[in-house]
Amino acid sequence: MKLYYAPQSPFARKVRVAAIELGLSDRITLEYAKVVPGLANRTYADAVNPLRQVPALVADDGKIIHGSAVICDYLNALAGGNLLPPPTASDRWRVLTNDALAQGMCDAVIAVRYETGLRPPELRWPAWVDDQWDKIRSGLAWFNDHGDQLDGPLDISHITLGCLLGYVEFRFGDHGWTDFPVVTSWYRSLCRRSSFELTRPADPSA
Ligand SMILES: N[C@@H](CCC(=O)N[C@@H](CS)C(=O)NCC(=O)O)C(=O)O
Repeated sequence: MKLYYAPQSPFARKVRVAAIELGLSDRITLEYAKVVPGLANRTYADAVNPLRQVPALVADDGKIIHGSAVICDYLNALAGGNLLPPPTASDRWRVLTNDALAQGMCDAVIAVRYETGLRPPELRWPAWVDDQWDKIRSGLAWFNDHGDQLDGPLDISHITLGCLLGYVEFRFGDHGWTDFPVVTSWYRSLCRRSSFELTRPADPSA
C-alpha cells in the first residue's frame, strides 16, 4: 500500500499512528505530496484526491481511499483491529462521535494555520481565528470534563486527539492547552507510545 502524506499533517499522522498500532506499517510506503492551498497540485488532484488533501491511501488492489477517518476504518478492518468497535457494537457511536469531535478540532487548527501562515496579512480575519481557537478549547474542555473517555484501550479518537495536540505543540507551542490537566497528563503518557514517538510532526524540508 502507498500512503500520500505530509510530515507535518495531523490527519496523515493519524493514519501513520493507526498503521503502527495495527501492525501494518511495514506494508505501507510513504510518499510526500505537496498540497498547499493556493498552489493547486493538479497532478495529485487528477490522479489521487480531487480535494488536493493528504492523507490518501492506495490499497494493494489499486483503489484509492481518502479522508483520514475512512482510511483508518479501512486499515482497522484489514488488520481485524480494535481501534474502532465493529458495526454491530453499541460502543461504536460513542467512539465515532469522540473521533468526530477530535477531527473537527484538527480541522479548526489547520484552518488557523492557513489563515495565519498562508493568507495575505491584509485579508486576515482575527475574530475568525479566535473562533477556531475557541472551538479547540471547547473540545479540550469537553475531553477534560469527560476524562473517562480517555481511559481504557487505545481507540481512534485517542489517536486523533493526540495528533491534534501534537500539531498545536508543533506549530503554536503551548497555546493554553495545558490549562486542561486531565488531557495534559493523558497526552504526556500517550506521547511515550512508540507510534507517537515515530511520527512526530516535522516540516517537509526538515
Ligand atoms: N477531512 C480530511 C482533512 C485532510 C486535510 O485537511 N489535510 C490537509 C493537510 S493537514 C491538506 O491536505 N490541506 C491541503 C488543502 O486543503 O488544500 C481528512 O480527514 O483526511
